[in-house]
Amino acid sequence: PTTEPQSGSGHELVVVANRLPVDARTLPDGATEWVTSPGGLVTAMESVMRTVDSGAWVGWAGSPGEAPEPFEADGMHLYPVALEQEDVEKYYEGFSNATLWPLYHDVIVDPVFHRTWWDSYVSTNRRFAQAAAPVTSRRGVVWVHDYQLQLVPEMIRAARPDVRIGFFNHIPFPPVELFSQLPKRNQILRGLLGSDVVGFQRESDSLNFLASVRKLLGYHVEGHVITVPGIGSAPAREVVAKTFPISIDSAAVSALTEDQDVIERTAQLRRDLGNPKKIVLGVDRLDYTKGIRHRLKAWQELLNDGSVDPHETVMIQVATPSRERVEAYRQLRDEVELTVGRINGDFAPIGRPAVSYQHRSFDRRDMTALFMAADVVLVTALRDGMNLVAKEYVASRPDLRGVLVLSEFAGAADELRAAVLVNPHDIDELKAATLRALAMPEEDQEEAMRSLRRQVMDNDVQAWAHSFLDELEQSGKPQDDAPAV
Ligand code: ADQ
Repeated sequence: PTTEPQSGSGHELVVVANRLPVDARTLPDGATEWVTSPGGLVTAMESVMRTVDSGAWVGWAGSPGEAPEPFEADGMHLYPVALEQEDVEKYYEGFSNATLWPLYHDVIVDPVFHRTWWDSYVSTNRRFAQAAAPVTSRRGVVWVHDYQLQLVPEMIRAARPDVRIGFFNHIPFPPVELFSQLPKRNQILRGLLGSDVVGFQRESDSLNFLASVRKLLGYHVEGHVITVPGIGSAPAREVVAKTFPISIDSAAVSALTEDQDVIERTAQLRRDLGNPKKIVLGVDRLDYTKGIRHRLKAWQELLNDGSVDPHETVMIQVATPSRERVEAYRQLRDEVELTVGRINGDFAPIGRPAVSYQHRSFDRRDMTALFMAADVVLVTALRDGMNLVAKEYVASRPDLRGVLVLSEFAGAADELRAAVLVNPHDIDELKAATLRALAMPEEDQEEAMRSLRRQVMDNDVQAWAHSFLDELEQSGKPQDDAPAV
């Protein structure tokens, strides 16, 4: 059946992501209120949505069961997709977060695979595609996000050959040797190749994807262009796979540092910690890809060998609760909390922590205050698509003070060359880098921070979204005369 809308109806730009950009809040009278979630993608899209007549977002509203009716928020049309409890377990916690996530992050933990998870991944992806296809205007643009929805581009193309389709992968794309382990790998590649443009964080991710397409599907690849053979009498199509490093709303973060309330919170934070000489900060979702265990081990050894004095230096570790129903995440939380407890038991002065551990969310202002108070930020990811925390720290330091220690395995390392780059697997190197950062003279901090800021302030998330959509505009050749399938 054709899903094409009546001419003149539908949205010019439709974003498809696992989550809608809003969270439900229950009011005292039992009614539901929708609050925009302050994520980076929402900010990026706000700026793009302003340039189109009509923008929409298709995604899950966050709780299992029936989906709310479509509604409007902040000038965007939102189309909720229903996920039953079983989909949450199999599509989301299962195939997305226990199969794809570890496999795409260099198998830091073993990927788990069940065939019923795959079935749920296919049927759930179809539901997202079926929600997006009929609401996109003729020759409109659909922008699909992330690893949970890799089959959606092909499914939308089958229903709507007239639209341009882009896909952006927020996480790494693994080397072909690892990707080949994935059961159903060719279906995933074909799903992605329903797009006109497939975007990645780092050049190495684009190259890994191109190599997989060449090796596993045998398609012709030249530079960043893939030729996808047509089925039957259909003509071949070209798909571009390119690098678009994501960023943050740099100006907004930087502006917050001048807010009187944020400045006061920064001072209060230092006082609350007993005015230490130095503060070292880590901010991550509590995820095994972030290298929190490696960071704590290095910190524990530095305290143990006396290189760091806990009376003078405090570490704050913010660990946002994440995926708490997935086994590997439960284990990680236990290990991290055991280690923090041991470090504090062994080294903390009375009345003050050696590691201040915060397992909860903070608002943007508190986050900025943390970055402003931190003399050193440790980003020690074992594998990370980009890592926005690194960029947020840089944007929070217009005073040109502070040192960023950055894992070379985070996508941000390709751009933030003036950071202290480390291999977090090498605990000795991590310790040495942390000490170097703590002792860095102010002139050197300034020089590095100036260079980092040039990068982050000039390349913000708005520029990222526009450059992706520009590429899509140029490369997508909508098949005007193709009949709807
Ligand atoms: P994440 O893995 O979630 O994102 P990251 O890029 O660091 O990782 O973004 C996390 C965001 O959450 C940051 O904006 C950070 O400030 C915020 N945050 C973390 N802890 C918080 C807390 N306790 N309270 C409030 N806010 C908190 C995925 C990929 C990344 C990629 C992004 C964007 O894994 O590699 O950079 O998508 O593409």
